[in-house]
Amino acid sequence: MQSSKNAFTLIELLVVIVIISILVAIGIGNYISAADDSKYAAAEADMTSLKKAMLEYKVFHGELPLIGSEVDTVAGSGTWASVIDALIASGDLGERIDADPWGRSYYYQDHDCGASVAGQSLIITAGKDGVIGNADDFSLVVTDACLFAP
Ligand SMILES: [Ca+2]
Repeated sequence: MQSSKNAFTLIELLVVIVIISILVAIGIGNYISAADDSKYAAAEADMTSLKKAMLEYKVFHGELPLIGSEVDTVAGSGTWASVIDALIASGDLGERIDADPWGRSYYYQDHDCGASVAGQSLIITAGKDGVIGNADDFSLVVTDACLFAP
């Protein structure tokens, strides 16, 4: 039985399989994490373009798109479309950016200039989970306060 000296034992094979499995699991985890990071980076680039378009719109129109009762929450799905349509109509947004890297709409939270405390204007993506208002959301500030007297 000379062959038993040169062959792997079952235990050795199992150890090798376990080690390979661990390495594969680590690799997949890193790949998924890198894919998520790249989607957030793409979202940030989109949102930066949208912010620039909104601020250019403000230069020519005196205010951000559709400030007021039409755009005052992050809840309305039609709200974002109306903001985007206004930017395209004004020529301030050359290429339509209406979906985040996960295929969902960006949100636009307008400051409420009629409120006693005006807040920030934000562009928001709901992030990987698609649910707005939790920890994996990502937002970009367009303006810090109300741009005109209420
Ligand atoms: Ca989220």
